[in-house]
Amino acid sequence: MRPRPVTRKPAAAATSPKTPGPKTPGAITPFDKILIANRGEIALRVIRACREMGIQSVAVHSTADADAMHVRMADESVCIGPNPSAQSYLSVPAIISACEITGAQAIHPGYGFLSENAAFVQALEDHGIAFIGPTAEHIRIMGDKITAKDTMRKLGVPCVPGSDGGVPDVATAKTVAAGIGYPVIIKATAGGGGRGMKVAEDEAGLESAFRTARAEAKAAFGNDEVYIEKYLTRPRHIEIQVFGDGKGSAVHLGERDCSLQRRHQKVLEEAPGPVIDAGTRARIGAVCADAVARINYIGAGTIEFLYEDGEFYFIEMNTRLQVEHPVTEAIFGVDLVREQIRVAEGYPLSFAQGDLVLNGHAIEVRINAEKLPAFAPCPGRITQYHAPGGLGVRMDSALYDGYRIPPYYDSLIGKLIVHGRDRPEALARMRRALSELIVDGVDTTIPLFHALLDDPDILAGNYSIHWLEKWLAARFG
Ligand code: MV4
Repeated sequence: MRPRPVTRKPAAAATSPKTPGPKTPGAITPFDKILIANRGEIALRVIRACREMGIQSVAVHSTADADAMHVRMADESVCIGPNPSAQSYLSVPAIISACEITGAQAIHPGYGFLSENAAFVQALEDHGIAFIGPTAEHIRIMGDKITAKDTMRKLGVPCVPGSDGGVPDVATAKTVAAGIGYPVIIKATAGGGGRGMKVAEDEAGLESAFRTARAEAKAAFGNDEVYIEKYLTRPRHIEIQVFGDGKGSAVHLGERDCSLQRRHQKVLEEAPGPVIDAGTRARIGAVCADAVARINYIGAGTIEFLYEDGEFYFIEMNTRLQVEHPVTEAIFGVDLVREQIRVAEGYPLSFAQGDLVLNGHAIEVRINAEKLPAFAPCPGRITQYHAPGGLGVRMDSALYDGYRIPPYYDSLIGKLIVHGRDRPEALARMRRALSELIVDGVDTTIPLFHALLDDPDILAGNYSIHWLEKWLAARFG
């Protein structure tokens, strides 16, 4: 059964349409209508924040998504193109047209799609449409990994030892690698998220790693600039949530441990990190908040680190709201999307560092429509959906009974987030919530979580970035 169509009165015709002119510094420009340039659970997440703030929401969708929940839940919707993302959710002219047709003053990009596209943000600036996120310039700086690292190092953020900027040729690569010691990793400056990286175990392997990394970078990004770092062999992935007001103030909201990944896709995230103590959190958090304050960063950001033997090493900064933001919301009791909208309107942050008190422990699992063991995408019709509930349970999903998962987009169909007074309580709550969750009709990653939440290493918080791939290889070959 499909949900009843939602009948809502159309957005009140704007008697005095807000025509955002050139931005006045320090001015507050409240939004009365926001367009969400995304789909799925994150579109619902933003629509929910808008409704609580009394802001009208506009959904955009492709042909395949005409019956999607974000379209039903928004106050208005606009079909922006055919199924391929390139012609719909990634189409800058289609999205700007939808904004102009509906009179939305701002766009929330969610994650993925256009969320870290500097040219898109630039185009919005040119059209007088507010972007709920950082400036095009901040996106550009952090999108180029060499510039990002150089910027962060100058701001006092600890980085992985490596080349000072780009490495132009094999001879330079050999000199740099000899200086830092093997193993080393060669990364594309235009890469990130695991794309365009090659490890060299010793000098014998360096030339081929360097040439391969360059060629792959050129093919994938049209930019063959690469840099070199010491390769850390068994780090954890710890990321710090930061939030800036764009006027020199910023806070941190602790860390998330996202080490459980497969092929650079996060599978389970938790906050706080099982091996990070309060003093360590305060220290690295202060460094990160200070860094983003000094660049006048606005909105939500994530500073990614590798963490090994008690030390943090910066790798990348993400200039968007992340998939796993709910674990941070749970332990700090804040609404990060509401805060993104408020700072984009020009308000100061609604909390100071001292107001942010970490409470308990939160865990998120990503429910993907995928068939194990290969994690092959598994689109199809949902014959039955039942979300878990109860104390400390949050299910962010756009599923409903009878929904057809289209084959065109990513396979994330839901996020189950639990919050407990401590880690053992959160783990028990996750097992309980998973036992209530029903997603029938397609294969999902749910069975993986039943198994993971019984594993002694997971229960002990004892895992690095390589743990999951080894565990999967041992179970499924
Ligand atoms: C590294 C590394 C080891 N040493 N850099 C992968 C994604 C990208 N964000 C950075 N990545 C890595 N960079 C150095 N100097 C290992 C990885 C890495 C990884 C990092 C985080 C989470 C999962 C990972 C899986 C494989 C490799």
